Amino acid sequence: MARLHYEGGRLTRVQPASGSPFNLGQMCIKGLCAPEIMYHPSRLLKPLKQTGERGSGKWREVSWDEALGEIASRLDRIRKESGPETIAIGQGTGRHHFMHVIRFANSLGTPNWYEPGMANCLLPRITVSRLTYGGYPVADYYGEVAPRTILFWGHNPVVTGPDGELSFPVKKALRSGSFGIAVDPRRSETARRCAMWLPVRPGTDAALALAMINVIMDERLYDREFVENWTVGFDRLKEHVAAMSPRWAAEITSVPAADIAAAARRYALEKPSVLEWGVAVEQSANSLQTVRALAILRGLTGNIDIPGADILGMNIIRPYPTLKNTLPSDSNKKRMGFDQFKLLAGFRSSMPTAHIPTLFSAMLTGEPYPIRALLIFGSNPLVTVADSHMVDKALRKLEFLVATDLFMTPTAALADYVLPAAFWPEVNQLVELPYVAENAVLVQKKTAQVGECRQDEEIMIDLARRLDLPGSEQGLEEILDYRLEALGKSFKDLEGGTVIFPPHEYRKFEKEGFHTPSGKVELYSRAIERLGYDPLPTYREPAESYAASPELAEKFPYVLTTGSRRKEFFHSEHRQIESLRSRRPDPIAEIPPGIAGKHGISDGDRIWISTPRGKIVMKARVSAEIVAGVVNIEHGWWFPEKEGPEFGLWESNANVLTSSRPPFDPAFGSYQLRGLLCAVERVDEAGD
Ligand SMILES: Nc1nc2c(c(=O)[nH]1)N[C@H]1C(S)=C(S)[C@@H](COP(=O)(O)OP(=O)(O)OC[C@H]3O[C@@H](n4cnc5c(=O)[nH]c(N)nc54)[C@H](O)[C@@H]3O)O[C@H]1N2
Ligand SMILES: Nc1nc2c(c(=O)[nH]1)N[C@H]1C(S)=C(S)[C@@H](COP(=O)(O)OP(=O)(O)OC[C@H]3O[C@@H](n4cnc5c(=O)[nH]c(N)nc54)[C@H](O)[C@@H]3O)O[C@H]1N2
Ligand SMILES: [Mo]
Repeated sequence: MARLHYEGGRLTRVQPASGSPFNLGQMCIKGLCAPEIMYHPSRLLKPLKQTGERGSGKWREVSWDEALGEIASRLDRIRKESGPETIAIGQGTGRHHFMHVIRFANSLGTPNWYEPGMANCLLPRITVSRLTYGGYPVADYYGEVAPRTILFWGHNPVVTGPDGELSFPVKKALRSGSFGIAVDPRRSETARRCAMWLPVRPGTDAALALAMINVIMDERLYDREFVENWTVGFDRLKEHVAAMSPRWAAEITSVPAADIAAAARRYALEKPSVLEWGVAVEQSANSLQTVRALAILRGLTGNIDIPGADILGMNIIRPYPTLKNTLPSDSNKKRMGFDQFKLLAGFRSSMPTAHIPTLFSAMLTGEPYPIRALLIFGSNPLVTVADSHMVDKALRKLEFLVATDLFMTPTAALADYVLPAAFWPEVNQLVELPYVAENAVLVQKKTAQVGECRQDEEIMIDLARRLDLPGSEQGLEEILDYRLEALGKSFKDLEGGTVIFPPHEYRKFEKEGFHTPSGKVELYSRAIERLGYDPLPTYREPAESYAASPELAEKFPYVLTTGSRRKEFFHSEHRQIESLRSRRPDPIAEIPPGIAGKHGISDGDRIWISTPRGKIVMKARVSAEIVAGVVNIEHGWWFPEKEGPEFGLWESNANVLTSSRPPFDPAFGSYQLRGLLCAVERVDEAGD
């Protein structure tokens, strides 16, 4: 929540709004830099058409009418010739237009929209929560009772926010006496503020969570009354985890058995407790079962929808009208990954979306059927999707590529058309905070116009009208009004900056039960069993590891984890923003002293990091606060200051090292981004 100052129509300063319960009068550094981003000299201001070969960097400015006219006619031809499913729609992480992309894809008749998070970000947490308790829980920092224990699991909200609003209440809770436990291979900014740190080997979180369940069962630390009245499957779960002792997990995870037991006792007994789970628990090929084991911790201890614990969402406004009924059932079945990844792409998914590796492989090979065109709204898949070399080949194979963005990126540089997107002060939207639980809603109104930039939703609405798609008569304001109808308000009536935040209603389950088939918390999930997946959580060793692939481990002896966020950047963004980049000019790899010593690496040296997929260069930071044998690298790096179309894409991009091949998580199709094998070498040793 921000206050925007304008002088002569130009945004000059952004300040945190006072009086908001979410940011507590503070603001993240990227928000404060908004004017610099908004008026940056390299910001895209007009639609561009590539006039040479794609990737040639020869552009001509065109009018919106010319650009959207040609895009509409190309899409029209493709959908008539080979079916709308051969057109894919891509988008980036949860921005204002997130739900509108789904609406646009549904009305166009294509099941193939994607977002580079989804299988690897948030969808497993949302879906598993719905299957386990019938809703998505978020921490209750805003009520009268403060959490006594906060268990941060693969999550660093002091830096990451997600997405912006959480870091301040978390810091406040830890300052005011909540007991923090952090499960993280590094002593992260959050872990440093915690009383306990469990340094876990990347990719082994499920084993740790199962051992905590084992302790809770063994020592009878569960909430007896809650378990009896409000859960199903307790006995089966108890039997299932009987052998999964802290000693068993200590071998796998490298966390001492006594610490595992101590963390379980704290979380279960020092209630109310919050489980702050982060994206790290989903970025593995065992995401379903890892997230399930964690979800069960809340259920067993009754830390659900009570004051100061994790609370279930209230759905204050209507869901975004995504027109999902306009997509015929047959088209749904054509979604990439539909048969295989049932909780991602199938009918039981809470937000059916295409499986990215399957989709990009279809662009490349034409199997199971060709993908001819891709429209991207705010994503940079060459940098953010696994296996950048494969993504590059796939994008170049497309017949037609359109990218909408604030800046020219390595992905946009390959497009036929690049469209200039509006930045957040230039859009109208209803922001749901916390994003998925919808317990609070912020009204944001457009206060500026830069160049000819347009809000993504408006671009899609214009295209939908040109293609005469169902629902295209409805404009953005009508959609926002429809969502607000339940409150008896219209978007026009509400002032920008308004926060709708009704008091939370706790223990809704006592009135209406949990919204699961049994009406209770499903420790044992029949719904998951019916889909052909394990109804009780299990541990699976990462495919690349000492135990699972010892030969590979000889050549690539270290454990690689990627992507822990930095304050200054949002994924692949902001590398051209001077105030932010000057604070972090180089891509950093954190390594422990053991690895540094073995390879003669000193702090600040440039090092090669390699996997069977490729190698990249980063600057070493030697840190004693990271698990022995683990290399932690930043993701999202490219160099806007270098020459296009590549902009130094192949130098330090973490996803050159990651894989888009199986194994995938059987239900979500998630791929391993945390817990791979790698080798490390000083750059001069390699003769460069
Ligand atoms: N190795 C590795 N890879 C990862 C991750 C990891 O941890 N490790 N994390 C993954 C996760 S969780 C996610 S969510 C994805 C994120 O992946 P992406 O969403 O692809 O990442 P961004 O860099 O945020 O790309 C956003 C692009 O959108 C542009 N943009 C910003 N605002 C707008 C807007 O309003 N409209 C439009 N049209 N464009 C806009 C930006 O300039 C930028 O080029 O990355 C994933 N990739
Ligand atoms: N500044 C900034 N904020 C962001 C973003 C950004 O790019 N920049 N991205 C946004 C998005 S889309 C997302 S998804 C969220 C993600 O935000 P978080 O969920 O907080 O995720 P990360 O910071 O990626 O990682 C959290 C922690 O996981 C640890 N970790 C690495 N591997 C493992 C592992 O195998 N197990 C465990 N237990 N921990 C591991 C890392 O060391 C890190 O401290 O952040 C959002 N907020
Ligand atoms: Mo994400």
